Amino acid sequence: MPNSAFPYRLYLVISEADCRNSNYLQVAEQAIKGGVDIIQLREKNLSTEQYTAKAIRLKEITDKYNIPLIINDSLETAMNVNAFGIHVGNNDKRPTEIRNAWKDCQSLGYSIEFIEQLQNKETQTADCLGISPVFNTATKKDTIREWGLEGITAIRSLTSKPLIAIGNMNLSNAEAVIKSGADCLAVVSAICSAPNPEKTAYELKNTILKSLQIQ
Ligand code: TZP
Ligand code: MG
Repeated sequence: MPNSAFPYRLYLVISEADCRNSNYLQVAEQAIKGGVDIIQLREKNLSTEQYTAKAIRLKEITDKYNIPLIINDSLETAMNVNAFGIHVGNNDKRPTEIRNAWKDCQSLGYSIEFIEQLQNKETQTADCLGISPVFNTATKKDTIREWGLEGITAIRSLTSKPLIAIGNMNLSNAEAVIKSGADCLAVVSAICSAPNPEKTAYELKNTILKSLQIQ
């Protein structure tokens, strides 16, 4: 069932490098116009100052459209820009530490790579969970396994937290992913590499909403 605690259905995860030939700020704005509900800035190997500078530029756009901005990995950057929230994985600062340090965090996302994580206190502390990855993807190669549709169903049966499916999400698998129990699709390349990010976002969003209706 759709999760009312998490009203976001299409989640854009963006970095400058993943946008290759396009300007990432323009991609973000076009994607919002197409229907993206929430955006995560996911930069690697930047100093906090550089990450913060990029986040400030992106936040001007997300604020203009009243879209929540999530920062990947860096608590300092997230707090510096007064982001809506943060997303972390198993090699980052732990959700329990983040909760203690950042009282204003409105969305704390945590990546699930092992089924055992569903029992731990880090997962309990998180507001939403990333299913990471649903399918293997060239965008992130240091993954442990792919969950597949069966993995989404298994995780869904163990938690009522909002589930964000990530990893090679696109128009051809969106319906199956939602029907397997995900609340939201997170995409990098489907939108960042699209010839027309607005149109692709629109089509993805429509597919997700239709799939939720007939769930
Ligand atoms: N975490 C798990 S897979 C992934 C991340 C950040 C990358 C998803 O990229 P794409 O291009 O949408 O497959
Ligand atoms: Mg991380």
